[in-house]
Amino acid sequence: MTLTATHANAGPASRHLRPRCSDHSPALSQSHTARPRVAATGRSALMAGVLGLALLSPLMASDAEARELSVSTVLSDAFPWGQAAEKWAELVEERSGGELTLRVYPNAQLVAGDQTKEFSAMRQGLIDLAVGSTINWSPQVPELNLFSLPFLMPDHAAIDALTQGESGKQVFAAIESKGIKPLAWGENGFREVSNSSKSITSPDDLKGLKIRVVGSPLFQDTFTALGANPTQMSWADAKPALTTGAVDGQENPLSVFDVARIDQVGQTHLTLWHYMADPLIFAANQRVWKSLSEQERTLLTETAREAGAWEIAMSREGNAQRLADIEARGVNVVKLDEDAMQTFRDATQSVYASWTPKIGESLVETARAEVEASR
Ligand code: X2X
Repeated sequence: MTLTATHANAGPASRHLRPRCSDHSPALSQSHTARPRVAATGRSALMAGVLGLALLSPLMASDAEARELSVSTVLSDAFPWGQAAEKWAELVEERSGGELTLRVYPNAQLVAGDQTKEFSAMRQGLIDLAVGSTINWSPQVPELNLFSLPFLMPDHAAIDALTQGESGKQVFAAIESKGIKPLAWGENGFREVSNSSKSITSPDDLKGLKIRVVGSPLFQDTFTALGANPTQMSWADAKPALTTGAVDGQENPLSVFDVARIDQVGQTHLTLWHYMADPLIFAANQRVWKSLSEQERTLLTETAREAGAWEIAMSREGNAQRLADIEARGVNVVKLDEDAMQTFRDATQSVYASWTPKIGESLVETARAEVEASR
C-alpha cells in the first residue's frame, strides 16, 4: 500500500455513511443555487406563510430550522487542512444532535479552483464558512501578509506567540472589519522549498529558478529578492506545471509535499528553511453568523477551536515521520545551518521595507516583540 492510499483513506469523512466531503460538487455559479441552506430557508418561509408560525408543531419547526452550512477548503481530507474541516463538521453534527450540519467542499471548488477568491466569495455569501490559509486571504486582508514575512517566525513557539497573542487579536479584528467573523486558528505549516535540479543551500542556488508561488504579491517580492523567477498560480495548476517542467520548483509544508507526492513530479531536492508558515483560520460569513442563535454561535466557535487545536497538534506531530518518508523515497533533503539561514534572511530584508507599511507598522512591531518574547 502506498502512503498516498493510507492518507486518502484515513480522513474522518470515511466514518460517515453519507459522503460529507463533496469532491464533485458544482463550481461557483451552480453551487450557489444548489445549496441546501437556501432551499431550506425558502421552504421554511413558505411554511410560515401558509400555516402561520404559531401553528407549527415543535417537530415541524425543528425540521424547518435544521440547517446545513457549506465549508470551503483548498485541500481535501487527505491533508491535515481538510481533516481540520472534517473534524469541525463531525463535532458540530455530534453536539447539535444533527440540527446543524457542515458540508465540506474541498479543492477550492466553490471558487472554481481560484483559492485567492475564497475570502471574497465568503463575504458575498457564496460560501457560508471556510477554513482558509492566511496566504489565500491576504489579497483582501493585507494584515494577513504578516505571517508571510520571510523568516519572521523561526519555530512553532513563535507561530503560537503570534496567533495566541496581541498580533492574533489584531489580525482577527482586521478580518472582522472586512465582514467575516474569524473563529479559530489551525495550521498549514512551515513552507519548505523544493526544486527539480539542485540542492538549494544559499540564495545563489535560487538564481534563475522558476518557482511556483501562491496568490499574494508578497511572494513575488520574496523570490525576486532571492534572485529566483517566481510565477503565481493556483494549487490546481501547480502539480501540472511541475509535471511538465513549466516551473522548476515550489514551496509548501511537508504534509503537502508528502501527501500530494510532489517527489513524483521530479521535485528531488527539498530545503528545510522554515521561511514562513501559513496558519489556517476558521471563519464565517457575517450574514450567516448573525442568523445563528447565541447557542449555535457558541457551538461553532468552541468546535472550531477544538478542531483547530487538534489539527495543529496532529500536523506538528506528523512532521518527523513525513520527513523520514520523504527522505526514504530518495528526495535529497538539505537542512540549513545558522550561517546559511542568515544569508537568506539578509537577502530578503527588502521585503520588510516594502511590506511593513502595507501590513501596518505597529502590527509588525507587535509581532516582532511577541516572537522575541517567545524565545
Ligand atoms: O496553494 C498552496 O500552495 C496551498 C495549498 O498551500 C495553499 O492553499 C496556501
